[in-house]
Amino acid sequence: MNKFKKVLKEINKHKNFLITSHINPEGDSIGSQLAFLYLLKVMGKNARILNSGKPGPKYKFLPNSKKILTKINKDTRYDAICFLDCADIKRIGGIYEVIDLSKPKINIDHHLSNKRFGNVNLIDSRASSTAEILYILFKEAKVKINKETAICLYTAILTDTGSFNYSNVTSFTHKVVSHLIDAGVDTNNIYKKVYEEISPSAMRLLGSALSTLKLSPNKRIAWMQITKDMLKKCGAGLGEQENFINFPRSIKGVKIAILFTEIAPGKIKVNLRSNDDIDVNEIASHFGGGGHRKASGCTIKGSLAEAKKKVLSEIKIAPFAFPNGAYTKCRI
Ligand SMILES: [Mn+2]
Repeated sequence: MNKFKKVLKEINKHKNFLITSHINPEGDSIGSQLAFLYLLKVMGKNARILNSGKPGPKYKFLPNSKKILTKINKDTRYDAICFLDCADIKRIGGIYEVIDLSKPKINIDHHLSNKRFGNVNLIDSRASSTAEILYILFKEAKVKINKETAICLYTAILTDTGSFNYSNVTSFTHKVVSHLIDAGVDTNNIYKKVYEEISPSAMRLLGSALSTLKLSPNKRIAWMQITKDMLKKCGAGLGEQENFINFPRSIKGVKIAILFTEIAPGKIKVNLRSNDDIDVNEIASHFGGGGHRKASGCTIKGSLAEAKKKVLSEIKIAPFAFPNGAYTKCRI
């Protein structure tokens, strides 16, 4: 039995479901959860989406985004939990303490670092996004993708591929997208909603973050930082910096880009991106994080200066992350 059929078999065993994803949800996690909610509904199931936080304002245009709950009643019944785009069970955030994790778990994801914590695991790290995996699941389940679901899946793929620019894009990704457009997706409208409705505060924060840009002497590593103070001065909230890391990443010759964000006093979020063959998933894993080969992240306890020192030293001494001698060229 293939992995998709195993997931459908597990779904058919139960009636009531909880759907969840990682904290600070972005396009793929929100779009995939909403698409999965529709799939379960068509399959005759009861399902609710429960997340540790509400989606960011720019994803409010997604059909049914209001159905994402951050609280449920204690007596809410669920026989199984579906995890989408969530590499580690602990990544679900605060609801980890609230939900009954002894229930059967269905784990659908494309992160290389996925811990395979489900009773059923449908993991494909070559897929551009969790949404791309769900597209195949819809086909296996013989469920027609309606326009609303096509919008959710398309937005998920658009954001996880950096508008079809990252190396995770395959001809299959484009085939999926072609079908989604045929199902009625207005690509121009979605692009505007996701990328061209930047708030003035986020734009100010970008300017402020760019002014902190630093490069290693050989210009292979570029990093920027965002402090609590900068957020306050710009009137910006956490989450508005989602795409900022693409600026240092796009500097000519840069192999690794890093964004350090002070999310709480003594707590630093680190986003890593790589060009070429450098595996930043290995670097993030060293600090208890993870993600993909070319896009990963972790959270480090300590000051900004300490986090920077730790991550930059790890990059310096991480030969595993630099195959074929690229390590020597990348030394800071
Ligand atoms: Mn994803």
